Amino acid sequence: MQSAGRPRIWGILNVTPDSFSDGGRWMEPAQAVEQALRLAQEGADVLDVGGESTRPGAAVVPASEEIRRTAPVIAALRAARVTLPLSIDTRKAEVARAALEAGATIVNDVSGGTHDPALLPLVAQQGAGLVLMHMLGEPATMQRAPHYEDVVEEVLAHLCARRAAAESAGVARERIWIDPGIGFGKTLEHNLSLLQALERFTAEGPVLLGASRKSFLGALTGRAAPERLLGSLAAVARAFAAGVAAVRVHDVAATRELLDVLARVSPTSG
Ligand code: HH2
Repeated sequence: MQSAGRPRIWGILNVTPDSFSDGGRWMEPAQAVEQALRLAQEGADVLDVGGESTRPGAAVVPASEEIRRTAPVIAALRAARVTLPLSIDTRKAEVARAALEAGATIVNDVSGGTHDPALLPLVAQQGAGLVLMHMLGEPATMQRAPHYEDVVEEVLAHLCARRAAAESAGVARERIWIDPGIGFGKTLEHNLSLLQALERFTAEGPVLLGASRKSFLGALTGRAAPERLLGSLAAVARAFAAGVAAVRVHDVAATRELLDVLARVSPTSG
């Protein structure tokens, strides 16, 4: 899972009306496929398809609606001969099952397998890849005064426990990424502590980091979500230095260029 030279780039494809930075842009399957092909052409290694916004305060989406949004896009990508690994960004086993049947091979669960008890056994049974992300509480309420005694230790312990649960359900360790969940039940200081301590996470195993255009970048730079490219790239550079396996980003072309150069100029590159 750890790539030779640079982290793998997961391009974000939100088939949602309300995602915080690209909501509503790719709601029609044809538009979503076009955007996916663009991300692939720009250098994405994986496409992460999501049908439910998990931004702070987002409304819950029924499984049937999430399936209606995502499964046709995944099937259309396979029909269009897109061979990149496809990931389904969902907390629900039913949605994951439909996506895996349509051609996805990875399940990205922002609840770390805590939301739906059927999800981990499904991933195990299908031999899929799995992202276990840390989130404190639920999207609707997670930003209401999140509190930790020690955010790094607590997030790390939680992720190790969730990975153990996934392994007990039958998911092979080498198919699992852990993700500290930037912005999910965290204050600015919590997010910064996690980013400063990323090596603690990469020492544990393959890490996926999602910092693209997130609000901590707005807090640091004063910029609105669509204008956070430079901040997002700074976070990718930090992730690279810490040895993450994958970064989840909106801006694939710029991320690819940054990582291609970093991989060649860094002392550890071959
Ligand atoms: N962040 C978002 C959604 N899914 N998955 C992982 N593993 N890690 C993340 O950091 C992560 C994620 C939120 O970002 P986005 O998809 O751009 O927005 P929204 O949730 O509003 O659709």
